[in-house]
Amino acid sequence: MNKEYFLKSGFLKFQLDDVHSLIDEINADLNWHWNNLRAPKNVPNSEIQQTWLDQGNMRIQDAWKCFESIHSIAKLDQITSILLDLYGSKPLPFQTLNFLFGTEQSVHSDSVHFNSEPFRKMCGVWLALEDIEYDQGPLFYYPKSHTLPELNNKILDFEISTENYPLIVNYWKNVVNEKKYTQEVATLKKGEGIIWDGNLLHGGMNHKNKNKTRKSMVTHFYFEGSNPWRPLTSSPNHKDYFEPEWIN
Ligand SMILES: O=C(O)CCC(=O)C(=O)O
Repeated sequence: MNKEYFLKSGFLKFQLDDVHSLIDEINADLNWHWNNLRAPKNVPNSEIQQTWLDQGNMRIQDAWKCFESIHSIAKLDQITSILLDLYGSKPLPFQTLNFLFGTEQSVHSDSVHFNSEPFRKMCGVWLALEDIEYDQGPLFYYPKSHTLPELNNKILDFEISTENYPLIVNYWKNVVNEKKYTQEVATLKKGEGIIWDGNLLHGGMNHKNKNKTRKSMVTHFYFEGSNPWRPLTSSPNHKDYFEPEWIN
């Protein structure tokens, strides 16, 4: 039932059981870092991550390396078993992102950052670490947009590259209008989450009330048997396959 819905819609909401104390632990672990705007020393590229915080980009990447609480969410049996059911192969977590505020990210699909062979064997799992209402910059997404074709230079009429990323975002915005996709907004309670197919178009709403935080986290997954590659750093002569740092 869940699987049928996920295949058709490209996303699935879920609610974790007995997770509030683990979430409280995560929030307590990150509290000092958010309050002092300091990236944890042991995260990868901590100096670069520090510049993100200095510039007001309130995210910490791969904090699973520093905090067992975050590692536990990435490996949580409840999430693993939902993903196993949806994809039929073992989920392999490879990156966590923790947010203090809404990211306000433009519409995008993850598959242009983290693609897979075969296509669409990657997903994001987003979890609310507190109750998130409309004015807190919730996640938005476009149901059914995951069935859009895999992007390539022919479809776009220009080369997929980091430099051309703004043009790719324009392409997505036009597609949303042309296809008349209906936007949905994920106002979720603490412990609720959403899984999105790697090709589903999504982003972050404006965070209107900055007096409130939007504590949340994403874990990205590939699936056993798929080959990860990155379109943005590939070229017609070179496909950028890579080995993610798996969360074991
Ligand atoms: O949490 C958000 O606002 C957006 C997150 C997102 O788009 C992503 O991780 O790909």
